[in-house]
Amino acid sequence: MSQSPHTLLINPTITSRTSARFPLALLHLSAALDRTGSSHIIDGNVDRDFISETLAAIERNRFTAVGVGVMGGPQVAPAIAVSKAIRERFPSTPIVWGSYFPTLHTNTALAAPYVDYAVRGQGEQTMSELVALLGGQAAPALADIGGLSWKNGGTVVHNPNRRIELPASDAVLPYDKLGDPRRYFARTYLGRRTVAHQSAMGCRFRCTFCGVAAMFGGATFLPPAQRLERDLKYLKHELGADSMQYFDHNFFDREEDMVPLLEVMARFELPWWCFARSDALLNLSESSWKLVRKSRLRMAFIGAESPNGQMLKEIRKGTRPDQTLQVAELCRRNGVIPELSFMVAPPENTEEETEHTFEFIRELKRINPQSEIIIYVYTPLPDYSRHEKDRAKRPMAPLLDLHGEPIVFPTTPEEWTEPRWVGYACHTDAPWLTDKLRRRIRDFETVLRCHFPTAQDIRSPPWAKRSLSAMAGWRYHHRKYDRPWELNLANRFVRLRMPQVSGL
Ligand code: B12
Repeated sequence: MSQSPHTLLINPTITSRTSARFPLALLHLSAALDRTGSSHIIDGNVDRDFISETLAAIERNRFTAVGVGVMGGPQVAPAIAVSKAIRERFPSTPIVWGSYFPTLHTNTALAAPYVDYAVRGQGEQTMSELVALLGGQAAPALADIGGLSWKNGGTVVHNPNRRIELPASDAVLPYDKLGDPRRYFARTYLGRRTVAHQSAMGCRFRCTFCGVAAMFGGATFLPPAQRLERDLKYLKHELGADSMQYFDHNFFDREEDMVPLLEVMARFELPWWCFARSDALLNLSESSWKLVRKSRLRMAFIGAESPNGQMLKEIRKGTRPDQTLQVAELCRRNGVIPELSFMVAPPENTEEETEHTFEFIRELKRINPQSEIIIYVYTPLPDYSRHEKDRAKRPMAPLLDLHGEPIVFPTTPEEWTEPRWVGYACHTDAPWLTDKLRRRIRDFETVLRCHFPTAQDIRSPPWAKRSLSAMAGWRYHHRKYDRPWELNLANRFVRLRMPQVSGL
């Protein structure tokens, strides 16, 4: 029987209520699905009882399928919980997983009895074709839906990848599906009513460690300036947003293509944050910087990754350590805070590289004390996760644990919820770390963040930040990072914000 497809889209809880941002993935999917059917969104970041809400919604409506967005890390456990609950109560409802987890770990996702389909990469087109087929409408056959993986009896079939494209956008996203979209306003260092937005899709770089390269394979699409203007008009003038976080995978693409977008943003003057690269910022002309200043860029998250030029080459980062130092200075001159992220404790030369990175961070702080530093543990993607274009090119050296045993990645979603694997996915832990090094990294971070409290911490009182900074001063200056018990104690009362946990 043919029915107009009706899809339930779920964002399982991944963050606190106050850190919730627009669930942009589901809004994009919903806009696409509503062209030929209808859709309903449940956001577990806002609706904390999202499993009961899901079951009640399915009870009320007949959904053609349920789509669950799953990022690796802390979102896997709630995604399992909601999928299992649906399977138990409504066994015939098809369950589709989409987003980074099923894209990077497709076989693992489909090993679960409660996942019927995995959508790899961009979901709009793939999901629309799938629900049309499931609803009995005219649609390509299952084997012809690009970007879809599915189960054929006991085997998993991976249809070819789908080409990346800028999603069609005839209107602003269907924000009203979230109830009052103003519930998503966040009070941040950018403003009192900060909202998240994504204008361009993808990234032209193919860094081997990055999930975005694995998802987009080096493709990127910028929106026409009129589209950005329309969206900003809505967000600023209709909703009342006063600042923006641009989630574009790599905001500053080719300068000539960026200028029309920056011109629009300079007219709106909404303070903003984005992901950027040091080389792109260093190469911007003075006239573009003028637009950047006018548009009020406040902070740029820049992947510095390592002070080791050879390692940057190996991971195909395409930037150099001297560019990281230069960009810290350039940002200082332009009133932009560089938020520089590093990957410490790589699988080889683990301790040496980590200490080298600490010294490099000190140099950055000398150049620009306002630089924000994010420290992650380098946890490479499994070889099978890399984009098909990159997989065979540079086979990775096998990853070994502390005892020299090869690391075996989980084969079920449940295993990915074990703390050690959540730590791996969140870049906070790796099987080759000794307890000593783990503690050393934590201690360095404690001293660093107490001595240089993040500008993103708008909650802790200034006097508390000042006293912690003074307390941490001697440790920082004398490199006495080990066991900073007095800072940990003081921090229990102040609870300084840590950008890598509460940021993006
Ligand atoms: C917002 C965000 C978050 C939010 C939560 C988002 C949410 N689900 O509510 C928060 C801040 C909580 C978060 C946390 C983390 N994040 Co995050 N996050 C992002 C960010 C900046 C934007 C995501 C977004 O909205 N994109 C816009 C939409 C339109 O694109 P999209 O999500 O890719 O959606 C498309 C497809 O993926 C697919 N799709 C998505 N969902 C679904 C669902 C269905 C049913 C289907 C069919 C398809 C589908 O179709 C969509 C439309 O085309 C991305 C980077 C980026 N720019 O994408 C990182 C990113 C997704 N995060 C990432 C990571 C790793 C994390 C962490 C797990 C770890 C970390 N250290 O950052 C943490 C967890 C931290 C912790 N300790 O709790 C990585 C994922 C890569 C990977 N290796 O898995 C990214 C790519 C950043 C990066 N470059 O490394 N994150």
